[in-house]
Amino acid sequence: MIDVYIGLGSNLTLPEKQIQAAYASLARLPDTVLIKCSSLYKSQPMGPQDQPDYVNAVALIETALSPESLLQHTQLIENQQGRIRKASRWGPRTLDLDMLLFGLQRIDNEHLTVPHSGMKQREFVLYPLFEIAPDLILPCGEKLANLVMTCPINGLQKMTNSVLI
Ligand code: ROI
Repeated sequence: MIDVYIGLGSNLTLPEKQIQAAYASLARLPDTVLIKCSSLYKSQPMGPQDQPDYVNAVALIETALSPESLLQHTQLIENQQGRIRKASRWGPRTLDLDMLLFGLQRIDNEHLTVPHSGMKQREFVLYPLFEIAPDLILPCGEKLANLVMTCPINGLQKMTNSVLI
């Protein structure tokens, strides 16, 4: 079994419910155990600003699936939750499931880039990831804690009414 971190994001059609439903779907994947779920975080859209705020979260699963098989499953979950792939890459979406880390593996093919190429700069990935894996070291050898320390919060808020500190 390999530890896999998945980033979740939604900014359409009751985003909090989309994330909760996706957590439930991840828990039902074959040959997979859902180990940890971060809190939900409200984040400002990265990219085009004329779209609603996002809700983001990160899950840790343990899986015996291959990266390709897991990708097929996560795309099916996205599609089942009404994801419509549009020409504009950075538009709003009901659900985005990003494979952030697949153990310490590096994967680079036409379907999949792991570690996720943008994760080190994205507060809405790093902070929820840090919540569930504070001691994590990335495949490049960098400590997650150091990345979090230097990543601006950019208005990110834990959705418990309390401000993220
Ligand atoms: N912005 C935020 N805040 N959260 C996301 O999950 C997210 N996902 C995206 C783009 C459009 C890049 N912006 C985002 O795909």
